[in-house]
Amino acid sequence: METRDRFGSTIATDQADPEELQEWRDALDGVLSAWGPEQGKERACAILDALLAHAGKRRLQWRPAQVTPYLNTVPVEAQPHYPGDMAIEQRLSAILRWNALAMVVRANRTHGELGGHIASYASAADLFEVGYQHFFRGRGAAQGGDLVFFQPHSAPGVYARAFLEGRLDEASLCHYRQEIVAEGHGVRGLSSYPHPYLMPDFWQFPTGSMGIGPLNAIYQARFMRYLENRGLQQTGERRVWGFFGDGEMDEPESVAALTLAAREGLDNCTFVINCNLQRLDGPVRGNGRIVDELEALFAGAGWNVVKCLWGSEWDALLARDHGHAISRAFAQTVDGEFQTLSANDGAFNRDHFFSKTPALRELVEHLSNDEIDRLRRGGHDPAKIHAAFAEAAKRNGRPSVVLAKTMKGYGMGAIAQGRMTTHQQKKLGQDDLLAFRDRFQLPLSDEQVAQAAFYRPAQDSPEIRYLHARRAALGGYLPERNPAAEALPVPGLDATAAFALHANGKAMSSTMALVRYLGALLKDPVLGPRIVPIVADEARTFGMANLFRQVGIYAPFGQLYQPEDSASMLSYREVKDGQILEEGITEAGALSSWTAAATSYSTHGLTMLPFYIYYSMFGFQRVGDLIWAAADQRARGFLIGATSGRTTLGGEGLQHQDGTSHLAASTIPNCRAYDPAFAGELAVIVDHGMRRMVSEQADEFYYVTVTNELVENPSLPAAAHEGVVRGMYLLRRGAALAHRVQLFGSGAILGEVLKAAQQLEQAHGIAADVWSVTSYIELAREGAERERLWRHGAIPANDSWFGQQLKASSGPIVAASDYVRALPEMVRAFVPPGRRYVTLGTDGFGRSDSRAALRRYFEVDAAAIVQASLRAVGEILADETASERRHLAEVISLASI
Ligand SMILES: Cc1ncc(C[n+]2csc(CCOP(=O)(O)OP(=O)(O)O)c2C)c(N)n1
Repeated sequence: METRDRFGSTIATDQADPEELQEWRDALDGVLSAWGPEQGKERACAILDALLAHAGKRRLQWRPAQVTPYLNTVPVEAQPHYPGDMAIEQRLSAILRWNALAMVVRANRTHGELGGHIASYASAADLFEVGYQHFFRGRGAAQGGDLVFFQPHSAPGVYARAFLEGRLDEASLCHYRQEIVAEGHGVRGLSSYPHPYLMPDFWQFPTGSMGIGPLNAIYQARFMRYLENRGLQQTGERRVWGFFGDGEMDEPESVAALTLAAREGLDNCTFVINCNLQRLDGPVRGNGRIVDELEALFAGAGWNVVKCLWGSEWDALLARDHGHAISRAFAQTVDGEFQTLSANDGAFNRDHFFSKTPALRELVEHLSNDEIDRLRRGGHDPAKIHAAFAEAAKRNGRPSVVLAKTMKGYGMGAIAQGRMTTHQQKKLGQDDLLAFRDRFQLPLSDEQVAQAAFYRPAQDSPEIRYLHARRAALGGYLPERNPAAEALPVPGLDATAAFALHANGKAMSSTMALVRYLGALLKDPVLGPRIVPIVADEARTFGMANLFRQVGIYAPFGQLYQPEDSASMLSYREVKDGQILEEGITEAGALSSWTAAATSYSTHGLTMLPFYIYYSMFGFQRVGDLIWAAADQRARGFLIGATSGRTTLGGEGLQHQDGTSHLAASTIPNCRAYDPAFAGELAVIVDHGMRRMVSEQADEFYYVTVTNELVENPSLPAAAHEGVVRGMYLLRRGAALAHRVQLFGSGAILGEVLKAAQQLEQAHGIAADVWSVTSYIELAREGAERERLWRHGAIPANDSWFGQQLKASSGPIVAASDYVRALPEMVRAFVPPGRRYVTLGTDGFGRSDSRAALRRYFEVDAAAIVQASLRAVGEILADETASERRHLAEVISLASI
């Protein structure tokens, strides 16, 4: 006998003998009532466990269903009293719906290309409103309130609310998606989606790129626990609410951290999945049921699942449905069909759903078609939503998800509700607008409707007074971003990084230098505790195991075992107030942790300084969109691209060798990227970055690549510090010879450049000045800015800092990088006129081999640099005397290529 449908739902328990079944039920009820509520539950569970074990012994291949019947999790009898004034809230919600719709309609009347979305908010409005009226705590609440991740396409609804609250004015609403024009008019424009970069006192979390919100929300909840467990801030009362789309749950990032949330007992995290059953092109699961799928997924990952599927109108029907006709019909209905039902009226629903069986037909016989039409889905009934949210917000050691069934384009009438194309709907005709007004009983004249006029009741109207009172009771308005956090002093560079500044030829890799510097910073009494070292299972690779002992690995439940290496100095030490976030093999997770820490100044008013150290190849390339979102969030922290360089990570080969991350970094406006060669350079860059971010509170973050190649580190003179930060400094002045070349080197390839300089002088009689270029990106940005000023006629010529450095020098320039040529090419436009500029880089796929072989192969070794220099010098000489040309020919033939 089949007891499950293909989605894992129980469908036919009543196919068993009813009397026999009743006996079993009675027995269970007997246990529950005999032992009182708590003990009864325990006993009953123990019996069920024992029965399950017994069934296993009898080889019954049975497990409890992962999916419960397609009904609300909170039964009507357990539903709490609704604490609000439902009538006022409904009126407010209608006004919000209207204003959100009007905003999009008007923007598209102005410019047809602007876009915007109506249908998503139409489906989410009731979910948001119950949250706003009864759950979301604002910043004035205990410990600073809740953090809400808003579904991005619902942004017009969030603006509409801020308008009613008086936080946005009508001029702003008129400039939805017209940010640049608005600025020209001296008005604040509204960004398409939640973008803290664009609206820094409003939005907190960028969610426009699907999947990033769910992942970041979990790591945010986790980071709040980290702050609490480390004694830095009390966050126990606060909650992360994440509103996401059912289609969005298909993104791998959306589901990537579900088990982490359960493993770490994040009951401060609540997801609300807006199951409107549709995404952009069509149904999320036309041939299945997304609610069932998500229930199994979340329950399997250890979450509390609270289904909110049916509105109060269904209660009476379900109460009379003793034969389970409705649940059975639900179980046989796929989402594609649910969508069609939502797009059609009561008569259609009667004919196509309630006519599936005689029992069903009978159940709704007493209802008119209009009444059938008004059978709401759970996600549109505040009472049911409230019950679900209250259940989900209970603290029981597990994260919770509310699966709320809604209709896409709810209330938008025949042209949009439940229609395949509703996601794209942004223009409504006059009749549709009038129908909308009537449907939501809005007090608007036909003329106001025609103009799509915004509507805000008077300040002393019951609606607006209620709205303010509710927010006051809950601690204030949201979303609200507040970047005011204390500035922190940074310890003196000489005190913490003397080993690097005065290295005096000491051999160490830049990774070793970083870890040593980090170790010293962690000891600083003020800044030290605010540092968040983050790794994705590579601490040992980077020589960071000493930090396990020094500051411990964060583990919310402590260390429940004696580590195998407990006797060692580098023992694996997990501790409740550990400082290191050891994320395991999830760059996306680690980056989300980094984002939470790097934005802590704005979300928690607590300045933190994260260092996420990872294989550079698995950064911008792998989790670039998460970094982009962090940049949008005005993150402040260090991304350390370790084992970097295409020829420096010798044996690891094609997939590990990074020759491009700096290019990606260069595209992020508030990311400052450096490729230092020596310990001293690294220390100066990190020191500068810390001062900018935590002392001056600049909204920028730093990407620094480090390598695992042992190099001899010269001491760094103080005079070079400025150049290190601006992007280049003269490291070696060549001999006084007739011919001269300027050599640029960075990171690991600087060693080859220094070798080439020596060869050029000793073997070829050509003087070579060597520049350490710490950042082509910084040089190019400054150059581009100067060029812009020149274009605008503000300066007579592009006098870029880079150009000025070179002007005092002579000869052609040869640049060699462990990255693709496009990196040194960034400054070509600013090379002084008439100077030859040759770039060498590592374009192409990597290989496994020794560093020497790889550098030869990519033509970035000393020999290649010498060759390029000779050719470049030769080109200049070609204009000169025949004897000099002959001399050059000899020189080139001598070069051992
Ligand atoms: C990473 C990413 N891919 C694609 C999109 C384009 N996109 C915007 S909305 C959308 C559908 C969203 O569906 P769902 O999550 O169900 O939300 P709904 O609007 O239906 O509530 C898509 C594919 C995006 N914003 N981000």
